[in-house]
Formats: sequence, structure tokens, C-alpha cells
Amino acid sequence: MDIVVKGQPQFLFSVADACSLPDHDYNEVAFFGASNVGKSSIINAVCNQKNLAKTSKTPGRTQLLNFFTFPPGSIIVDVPGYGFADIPDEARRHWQRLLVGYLESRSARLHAYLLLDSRRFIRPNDMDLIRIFQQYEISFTFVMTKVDKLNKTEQKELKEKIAEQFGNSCDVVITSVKDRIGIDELKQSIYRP
Ligand SMILES: Nc1nc2c(ncn2[C@@H]2O[C@H](COP(=O)(O)OP(=O)(O)OP(=O)(O)O)[C@@H](O)[C@H]2O)c(=O)[nH]1
Ligand SMILES: [Mg+2]
Repeated sequence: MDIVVKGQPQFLFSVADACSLPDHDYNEVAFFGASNVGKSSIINAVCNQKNLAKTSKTPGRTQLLNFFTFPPGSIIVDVPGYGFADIPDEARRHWQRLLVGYLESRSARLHAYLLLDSRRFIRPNDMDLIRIFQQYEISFTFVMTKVDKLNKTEQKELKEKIAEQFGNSCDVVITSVKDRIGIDELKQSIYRP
């Protein structure tokens, strides 16, 4: 399949299983995180569009990888959220197969953004994913979301908390889509993952 990345960011296609993953020569970055953490919202923010990636108040419904162009040279992937309490077992297994298949096929070239809710910090599901990233040697950046819900002191403590747990060398961007904090920084890092 020929993928052309130019003009404005646009939706490309959705992929439901790892064997239908497209091949291409662009940088690929993917947004991971718990349901409702703000993945689709942040993709819309970096793309400067309101409804490119679908956002919702009912988490955990879609189990598709959604691909978008991010001109001049990147592809963005919106990965289905995890950790939604009522998800049926079959859907959970499907998600795991999709995720592992995706990471296996992309391991050498992918940069991941792991979104964490600033109020909740790292949870067991996030830790599981970090281990999978490490297993496949996927480089990743922590993206703290919805920081508008914290006061300034709490915002400062966030970086320290992450550094305490993962060392100073890890990559962290603190963001709020609502107050447009950290969005340009994130955008720049997508150009140069
Ligand atoms: N206050 C605040 N709310 C936000 C922010 N970003 C997203 N939200 C809200 O959080 C909710 C979930 O956002 P989504 O972008 O749909 O989250 P998601 O991670 O894509 O969720 P799933 O696709 O279900 O996994 C929506 O109601 C958003 O409006 C933010 O920076 N600040
Ligand atoms: Mg979403």
C-alpha cells in the first residue's frame, strides 16, 4: 500500500489485527495509555484539529489501531486504551494479541508515548506495558496528561516522582490539552523521535 504524507494531518485507516499492518518508510510514533487518559485528545491537539481522532467519555470501546499522517514525515498511531474494568475477557485477549503483534512488527522503528494521568501516576497496567516496551527495546517518552487538574506544586512534584522511579535520564513531557501546555514540545519530539 502506498502511503502519502503531505498537507494537513489526516486519518489513514484502522487496523484490527497485527497481520494487516501496513509497511512504510516513515517515522512511526504511537500513543499508548489507559482508557480515558487522553490519547485521542492529545493527537487532535498536536495535529491542530478538533475531531481527527475520536474522543469519548465512554472508555474502552474500540479495539483498533488508528493510523494518521503527520506531515512532513511521520505516522501517528492511536492505540486502544487498556485497564477498562468491564471489558470482556475475549476483548482483553484481542487487545493483547494486537499489541504484541504490533510491537513485534515495529520494534526497530517505533517510538512510543506512554500517557499517564497526572493525578494517578503509574498504575500496574502501565508497568506491564513498560516491561513489554523494554522486552522489545522500544524507546518511549512519558506524557503526563490533564495537568490542568493539578496545582503548580503538584505539577513540579510529578517530574520528581518519575525521576525517583526511573532515574533522571527518562524522557517526560507534562501536558494539558485544555490549557495547551506541553503540546508544542510534544509536537517537536514527533518530528524528531
Ligand atoms: N481537563 C482535561 N480533560 C482532558 C484533557 N485531555 C483529555 N481530556 C478529557 O478526557 C476524556 C478522555 O479523552 P480521550 O482523548 O477520549 O481519551 P483516550 O485515552 O483516547 O480514551 P480511549 O480511546 O477510550 O482509550 C475526554 O472527556 C476529554 O475531553 C486535558 O488535558 N484536560
Ligand atoms: Mg481514544
